[in-house]
Amino acid sequence: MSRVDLPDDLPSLSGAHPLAPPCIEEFQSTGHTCVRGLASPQEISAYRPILEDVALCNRFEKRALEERDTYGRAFLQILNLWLLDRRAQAFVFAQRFARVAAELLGVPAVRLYHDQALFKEAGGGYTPWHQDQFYWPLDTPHTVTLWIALVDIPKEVGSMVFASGSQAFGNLGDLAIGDESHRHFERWIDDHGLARETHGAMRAGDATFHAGWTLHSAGANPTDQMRSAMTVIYFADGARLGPLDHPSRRLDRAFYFPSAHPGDLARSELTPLLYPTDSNSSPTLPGAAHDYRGWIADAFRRAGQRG
Ligand SMILES: O=C(O)CCC(=O)C(=O)O
Repeated sequence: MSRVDLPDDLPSLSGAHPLAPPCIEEFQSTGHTCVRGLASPQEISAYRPILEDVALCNRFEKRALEERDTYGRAFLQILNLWLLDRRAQAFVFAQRFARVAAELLGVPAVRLYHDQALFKEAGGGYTPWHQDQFYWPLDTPHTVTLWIALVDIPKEVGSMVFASGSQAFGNLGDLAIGDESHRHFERWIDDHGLARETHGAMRAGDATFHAGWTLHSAGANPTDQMRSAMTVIYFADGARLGPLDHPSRRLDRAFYFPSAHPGDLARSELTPLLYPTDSNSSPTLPGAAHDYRGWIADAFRRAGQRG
């Protein structure tokens, strides 16, 4: 790993954002919560152009919306901006965000799993119901996704919709995000009498957090503005690798834990400790940061899938 200096012209995002106890209770009982003003408008204005630029310059998806399937129309998805740009890394590694994640999970320390830019383009489609953790070979319920708005999001676009309490059911079946998962989980939610809840419109800097097993979806974007959001996924330090019993979980293992086996600690230079950290240590960049496309292609090759 090589060491990098923190950019000094950007806000540090290290100040704490104290959580009200009802917020923690809501997360633990429903599997989701909303933290308004997690980042200030000034902080978002400093980072948004960088995050959008890094994401859009590195997108793989080049097809027009109408040539894509339902999943492809839901959003542009760009993985691990932290490997691509040290200013994006400063956002993803924010102590403030990671500390909230640890507090919601009720654990002393969290690691980064990955980050993703999720941009719902103007005219983009709905996000089908799915569970994130289906993709992850992590043997712990202590995982959480931060989803933070980089722009004001009006109510006709809205933020995510959650099936409250669904996280308590764990893995609901190996259904990848798409038309089938949407149809299946619509019925499942009705059959189980769970409430569909949303935190609605958002200001830039507002955020939701949802657990890895929480079922969620999102509406389409009927406006002519891109809905840019950034996600950071955290898991409890000390978690172990779970079974590699699905191609998606084998792929993620090839990305993040190439030399680990089920039962080993889920720990690698690609999943650094984000909270707590030693304030004297500089962030470091793993080899994948020097050959991002090669790293992705290599993971697909090792997992035996098409890149
Ligand atoms: O941004 C969206 O529309 C969906 C986001 C999502 O599925 C997630 O953050 O896990």
